[in-house]
Amino acid sequence: MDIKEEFPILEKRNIVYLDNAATTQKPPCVIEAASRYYKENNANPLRGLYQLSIDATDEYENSRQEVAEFIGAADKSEIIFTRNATESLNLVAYSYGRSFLDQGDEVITTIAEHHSNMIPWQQACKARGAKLTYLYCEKDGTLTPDMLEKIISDKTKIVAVTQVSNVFGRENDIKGFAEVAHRHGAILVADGAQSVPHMPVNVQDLDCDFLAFSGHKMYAPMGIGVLYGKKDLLEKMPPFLFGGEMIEYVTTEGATWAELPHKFEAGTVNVGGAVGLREAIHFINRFGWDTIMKREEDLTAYAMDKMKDYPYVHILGSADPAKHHGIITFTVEGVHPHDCAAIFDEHDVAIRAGHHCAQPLLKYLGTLSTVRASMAFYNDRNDIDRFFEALTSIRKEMGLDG
Ligand code: C6P
Repeated sequence: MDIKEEFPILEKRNIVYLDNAATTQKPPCVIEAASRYYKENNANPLRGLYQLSIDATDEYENSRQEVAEFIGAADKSEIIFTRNATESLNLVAYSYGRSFLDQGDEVITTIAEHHSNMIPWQQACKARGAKLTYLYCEKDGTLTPDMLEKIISDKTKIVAVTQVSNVFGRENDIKGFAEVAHRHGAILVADGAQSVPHMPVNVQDLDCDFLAFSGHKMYAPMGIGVLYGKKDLLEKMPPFLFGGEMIEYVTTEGATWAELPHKFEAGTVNVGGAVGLREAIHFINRFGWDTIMKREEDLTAYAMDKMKDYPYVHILGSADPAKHHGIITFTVEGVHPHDCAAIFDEHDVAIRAGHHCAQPLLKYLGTLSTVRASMAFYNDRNDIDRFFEALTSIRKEMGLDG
């Protein structure tokens, strides 16, 4: 079957969509699952004692169970629904960071992080008088547990690393980083925003303490995200937000907290989003990781091979397509990335241009802005060919040779 048929928006808008690292398109099965929930089962969950509310609660909790199975969590109470990966990472930095960091402690993150796995740590360290240390990658994006081993100390309490970089597309060895962190008494926070949509991730195998990701980058609606956390850590953490069903008992003086996971889900929750995420998991499972990964790998290799014909195009990161996971970030000599984006758009090709919310990384690499094409398994070689038709015209349209 043609996978593109699952994404009618692509034909309707006649677009080559290569901005999947920003957000993926949504197949009708996901949109319909969320819509069906609102048509048939909508009520405020976890509160009502009437059947409709109980049904809404079932939809929500059943989605949580499927998310737990999808990432190999030991128990569904380790799955906290949030709005997105950013909120998940903030939850850990606020709740764990501000409770368990002391003056003189250290947090290590990497220079290759998205701002969402950097700024929350900057703020937590400032609030607690802790030190934030950056692990610098090699210029091609390489980051290894050995590199962490060289800078970690017994003062390090938290190590925060992305599993796949949204600029290089490179996968980091989270299991290896977790092993080093644990040996030094630190916890490992993994940013799974760019990994969970593209490869099987098993939190027990990785032995990460926290994993954050967003539904909207894996075919689910916007506004639903996930924080996985080990139960013993989540249990000792204070709530991040207050109010709603996150309480056990409230007096005028104070309150006690609900059991996990509700302690971390203040206010009315996003059941439609959770149901959409559950359907997105079904969608991924229907095709299977072998198919998804093979298609994305083939497309990346096809595109990177073609790029060799463009001497004025410079790819960030490794020359090996297997290390890109569908993400190709590049510059075009003599042309500003925003001009590139405008020309791609004239050709109905959607790519991203800018700093990709990784300004310190781009500064370290000696640039301010780049162009990024990012693939999902519904892309095909025809999309890549259309991308290259546009790329071929860029320098000509800007009045440059070639
Ligand atoms: N990166 C990109 O175009 P949110 O926005 O909360 O869903 O995801 C944040 C986030 C965290 N970590 C990584 C590695 C990410 O790539 C992102 C989102 C998008 O690269 C939007 S800036």
